[in-house]
Amino acid sequence: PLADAAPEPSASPTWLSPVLSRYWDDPRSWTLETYRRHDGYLALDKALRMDPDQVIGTVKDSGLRGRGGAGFPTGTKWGFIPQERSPQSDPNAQTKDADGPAPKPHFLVVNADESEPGTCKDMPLILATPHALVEGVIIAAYAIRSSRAFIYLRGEVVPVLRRLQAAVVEAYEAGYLGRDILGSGYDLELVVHAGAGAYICGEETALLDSLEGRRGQPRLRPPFPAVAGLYASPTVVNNVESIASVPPIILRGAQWFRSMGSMESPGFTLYSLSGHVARPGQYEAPLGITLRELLEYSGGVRAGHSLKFWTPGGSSTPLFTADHLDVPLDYEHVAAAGSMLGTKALQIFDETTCVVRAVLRWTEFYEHESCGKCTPCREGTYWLVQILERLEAGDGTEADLEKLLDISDSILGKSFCALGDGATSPIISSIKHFRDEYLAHFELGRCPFDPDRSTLHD
Ligand code: L3W
Ligand code: SF4
Repeated sequence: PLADAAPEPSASPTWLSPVLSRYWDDPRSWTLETYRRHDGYLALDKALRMDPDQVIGTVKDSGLRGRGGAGFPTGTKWGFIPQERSPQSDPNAQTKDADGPAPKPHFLVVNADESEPGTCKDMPLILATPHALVEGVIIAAYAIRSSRAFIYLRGEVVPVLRRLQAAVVEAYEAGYLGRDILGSGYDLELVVHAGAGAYICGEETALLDSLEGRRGQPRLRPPFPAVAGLYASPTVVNNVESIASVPPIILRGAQWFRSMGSMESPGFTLYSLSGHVARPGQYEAPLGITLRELLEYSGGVRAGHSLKFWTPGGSSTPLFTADHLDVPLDYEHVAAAGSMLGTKALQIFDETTCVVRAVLRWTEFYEHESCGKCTPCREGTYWLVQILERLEAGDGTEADLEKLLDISDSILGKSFCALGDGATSPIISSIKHFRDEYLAHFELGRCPFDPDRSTLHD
């Protein structure tokens, strides 16, 4: 935190109606006992009395869109799964019977590999209320007729891993997981898998390869996981926040969810606010809130400073400036304004930040995390870093700017997965909004924000 002393707002704004985060401050919010005190597992009880298709229908009607970055409608994705019951047997056993091949098992996989720069919502959610995720997993798996689910969690976050594992044990002991859940006849096994810490494993098909024990690299799509995912079987891959949003939707109904947000982007969501802001953290608000409103509530840009640029959805989404403070933060408006809502990671930078240096740091991240499978991203991110390093140090030329754009053009839309595209977003958008600042670096022969430093690594 940059300014712990920032005063709390005197009154709560009218838009404040936390659902996912409503009892994050409770002592021992992560226990089953606390979760039950807040209506925990009532949605599961209700869902198990519904037909699986009814559950899918409710999620479709709610308009819930995937919270992992792309905003794909969750209920539609579930509806892609073939609707016959999944065999309960070993997932690898592809036995044949007299009528031909046995139907393949269905799998639910939760993408908890949160690692988009600036994104910090899934880990806090699991840490505070792991049972919200576990209950969502059971309902989602029931809906898609799956008897085996996986949570693929970023392995470095050991406290989150331990807390989730403890919640899964509690859920088994309470009869919410395992055989004959709540006497419904429905069985579900849930496995928590710790990934080894690669950004690319947040890409759904690389995640599946990693889960199968292979090196995590993206697969060609189509086929999408809904058709051929884990062990080549129909698989739903959903983000943590998407799955945790399901129990309140089942409990309170699709129309209640639709009463928040907009027609195309309904509901509430978690925004991660970080950087030069008085009170960074997770802010739950209806989709369509603006950064201006969120800043008013979170104490604003740190005292004495002003907003220079920000990311609406992590570093893979084009930068916004102070001109975009009133853009409603939903999928449609952010796209219309030239960026993407992505993971809703709002990274705030004030006027003391060198945009070239910030872009260089992000690009170094993409170079490091490039999985190397395709040439445009593997080679392109390397060259982008080389050029940005000399530009930042004041050793570049105007031709370097054109070269950055040219290399970005060779990556954008020509890479195998979205990581390559994402790497170009900060570069292209920063040159669009801050060309003069790039020019100032080589006109001065140094970074204008740091007169004492002539090269980046001094
Ligand atoms: C069946 C079809 N399924 C699409 C499914 C697809 C996936 C979902 C969205 O990228 C973005 C990326 C990052 N039949 C289907 C279908 N699906 N058509 O819908 O698919 P897609 O391709 O639109 O997006 P994606 O590949 O999931 C996600 C951006 O998010 N991002 C990065 C986030 C990083 C993390 C992390 O670190 N864990 O979340 C941030 O902005 O750049 O554009 O399930 O299978 N016809
Ligand atoms: Fe790997 Fe980058 Fe190509 Fe994606 S775009 S497959 S991360 S090399």
